[in-house]
Amino acid sequence: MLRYSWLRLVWACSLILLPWATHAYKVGVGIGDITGPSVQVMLMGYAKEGQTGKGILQRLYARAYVVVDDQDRRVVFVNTDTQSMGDIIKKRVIQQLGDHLGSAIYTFDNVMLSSTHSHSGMGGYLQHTLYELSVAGWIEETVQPMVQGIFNAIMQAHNSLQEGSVNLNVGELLNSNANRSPESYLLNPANERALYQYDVDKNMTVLGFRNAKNEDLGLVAWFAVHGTSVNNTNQLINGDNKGYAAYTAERQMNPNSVSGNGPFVAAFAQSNEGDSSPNTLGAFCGTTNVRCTATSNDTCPGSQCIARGPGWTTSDLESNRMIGQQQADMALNLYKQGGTPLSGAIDYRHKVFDMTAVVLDGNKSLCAPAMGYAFAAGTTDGPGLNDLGFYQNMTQGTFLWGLISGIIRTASDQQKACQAPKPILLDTGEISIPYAWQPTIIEIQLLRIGDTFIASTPSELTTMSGRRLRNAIRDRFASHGIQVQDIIYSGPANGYASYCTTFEEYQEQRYEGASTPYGPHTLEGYITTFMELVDAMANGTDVQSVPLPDYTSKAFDFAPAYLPDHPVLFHQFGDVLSNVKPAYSRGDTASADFVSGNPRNDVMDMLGKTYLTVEMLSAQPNGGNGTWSVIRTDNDYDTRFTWTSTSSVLGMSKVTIDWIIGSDVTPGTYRLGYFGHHTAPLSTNSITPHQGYSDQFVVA
Ligand SMILES: *[C@@H]1O[C@H](CO)[C@@H](O)[C@H](O)[C@H]1NC(C)=O
Ligand SMILES: *[C@@H]1O[C@H](CO)[C@@H](O)[C@H](O)[C@H]1NC(C)=O
Ligand SMILES: *[C@@H]1O[C@H](CO)[C@@H](O)[C@H](O)[C@H]1NC(C)=O
Ligand SMILES: *[C@@H]1O[C@H](CO)[C@@H](O)[C@H](O)[C@H]1NC(C)=O
Ligand SMILES: *[C@@H]1O[C@H](CO)[C@@H](O)[C@H](O)[C@H]1NC(C)=O
Ligand SMILES: *[C@@H]1O[C@H](CO)[C@@H](O)[C@H](O)[C@H]1NC(C)=O
Ligand SMILES: CC(=O)N[C@H]1CO[C@H](CO)[C@@H](O)[C@@H]1O
Repeated sequence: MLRYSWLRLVWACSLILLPWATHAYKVGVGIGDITGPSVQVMLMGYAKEGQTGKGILQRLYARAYVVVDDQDRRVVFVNTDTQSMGDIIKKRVIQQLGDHLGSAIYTFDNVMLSSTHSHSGMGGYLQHTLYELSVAGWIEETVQPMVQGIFNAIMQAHNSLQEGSVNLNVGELLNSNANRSPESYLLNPANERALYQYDVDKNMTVLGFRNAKNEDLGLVAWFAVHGTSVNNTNQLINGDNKGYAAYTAERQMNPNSVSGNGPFVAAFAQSNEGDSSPNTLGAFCGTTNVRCTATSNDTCPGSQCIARGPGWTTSDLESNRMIGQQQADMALNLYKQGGTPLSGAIDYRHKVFDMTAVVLDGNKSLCAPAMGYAFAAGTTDGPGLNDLGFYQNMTQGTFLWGLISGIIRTASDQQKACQAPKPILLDTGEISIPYAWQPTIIEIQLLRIGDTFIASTPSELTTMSGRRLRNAIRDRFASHGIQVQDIIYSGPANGYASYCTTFEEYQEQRYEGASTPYGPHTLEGYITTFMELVDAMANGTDVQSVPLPDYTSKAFDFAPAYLPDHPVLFHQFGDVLSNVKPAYSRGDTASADFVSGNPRNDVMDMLGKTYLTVEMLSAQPNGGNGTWSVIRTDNDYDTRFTWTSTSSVLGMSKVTIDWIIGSDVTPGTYRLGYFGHHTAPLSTNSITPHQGYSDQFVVA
């Protein structure tokens, strides 16, 4: 009895003490819609002519996580469903946060904006000429909702700060990524490769967020795999495999919500994905079973060398679903297992610097940016100009393209020697018309939460580049006597600067090497600069930055202009043009067309909303008319919102709303809804909302 009461006392004390021991942080999570213009703007990533938006498969989001320590030091990690992040996007987000909260709380130093590297979001948010050329310009219609959505996500996280915990867990996820340039990886030293079982990183790292009552708040899961499951023929906006992973994880954790959005926020962030593809079956010539590597020695007569995802016999969207689901399942498992609670101080350092001016050991230097021939070849995830004679593994230029690239700019002898063995196709670093083609001023960042660190660059690091960077940071902290539990590499973040291979991989000049802008020592440039951040963090000193250039006042925008809307003749906006059938079976697609306005009218108004609904009729017990409840939005994977211009001269258009009726749909009575805006008859300055519904239909 005595022992029993003694135990009770210990138990009671631990209940009082435990919150202090395990909830040293305040944590907050938030989510914001960043879907911009879903039509008439080119998608960012594949640089494929004609890959212009036609509507929405899934919405794009920013997901924000704020962690504050007991000294009120804080870091913010934001994951965005984008191909990369824009340095100007970050500048504007920080500005807008400063306008609302004062400039001291959220700064360039403690806010990290990272990207999922989806290739199915709209372009127009990168300020350097090369990236603008790939999507027809700097497009404010894309930029403004992106800035607003990121701001909204951070504010929601900020306003929901509460006592809580952050847990770290790591696990191996197989069958979800494969190296798409294994020939380059094999050039890394054998003794280095022997340290690792795989030629891509299989670790998934999860930070799990809970409040002091141990209620679920959210998670961030890092896993290195390209956002190229959805291929370069797609024209509907979506977040690729990480967008799907977030959607399915949030639907599971927010069971009472429509389309997943709810209090639990799950982000699937990107890591050293430079050479890591989700197309795990490898590359083949077209639909044959002949394997290929996309070099000039190994072409596919009459077809392209294309990598296959696990669901390729069904569709690229099925591969996307599978790779996304695998990441979601793994992340939720790691989250539910718990892992190690983080504790200790929060810290952060960043540096905006001129990459080409970094001083390296020995007779080595970084180069002004340039892209090699294999850049134009594309990858086996999205082949480029193979029909024009561009292949991967090109260490020699060709006469014709030498002439053409020389018209744009002939590289200086010094630049050729510096970039060797890269044959220079685009000497981006030596052209400044209309302004810089690729960045030389870039940002790296290091966040600390206790003994766990998050490092970022604006580049796509290859597998081995990411490992070398993490090891270098770990070793440098060790030299200061600081033991590190984990270093997470997150990126591309805070800007975009193409790829970064190791020196050895660079010699092969496959796509990744050809797209490493600052020459063979690019990785060493990053590592050298990171050592400065580590030393400063260890010593408690500051890091000097240079100002970030902003070219947007001189920017060009070639996205097509659009006209005021007119309804299709003899109709009102929102009228049904083509109705649903009275009845469908599961497995069918219910479909209706509506008279619409241009979805570019209302990108800011539609943030966090939906252009479509699938609604279910619930019968009233007293025999009344019943009520409609929304069961799907334009964020659901089984709905499609597609816009078509029916007369570009008169500004007439229609939308098609599709619902693929899955096998798990409850039999009942449904209808499709459409919600949009139209302009006044002669001006695009003011917009008016409209809506329409299909007839009701039965799903048996
Ligand atoms: C994967 O995670 C394990 C456990 O944390 C760690 O020991 C290993 O070094 C990690 N592998 C890589 C390639 O980072
Ligand atoms: C070209 O392909 C042939 C046949 O596959 C192979 O034997 C040869 O090594 C390849 N040459 C190069 C330079 O890759
Ligand atoms: C892209 O995916 C679609 C649908 O799955 C398929 O028909 C098409 O062949 C694929 N194209 C490429 C270039 O992989
Ligand atoms: C140093 O590099 C330059 C070119 O970058 C080259 O011309 C020179 O020969 C090199 N010197 C030594 C000692 O390797
Ligand atoms: C940090 O301190 C070490 C000695 O502990 C010193 O060698 C180094 O120069 C310092 N670095 C910075 C950036 O202050
Ligand atoms: C019930 O539906 C009918 C037909 O759609 C409509 O005319 C009637 O006004 C509705 N009644 C109520 C109470 O909503
Ligand atoms: C696969 C392939 O073609 N590899 C070649 C790439 O280029 C280097 C250097 O020219 C050759 O040594 C490889 O055989």
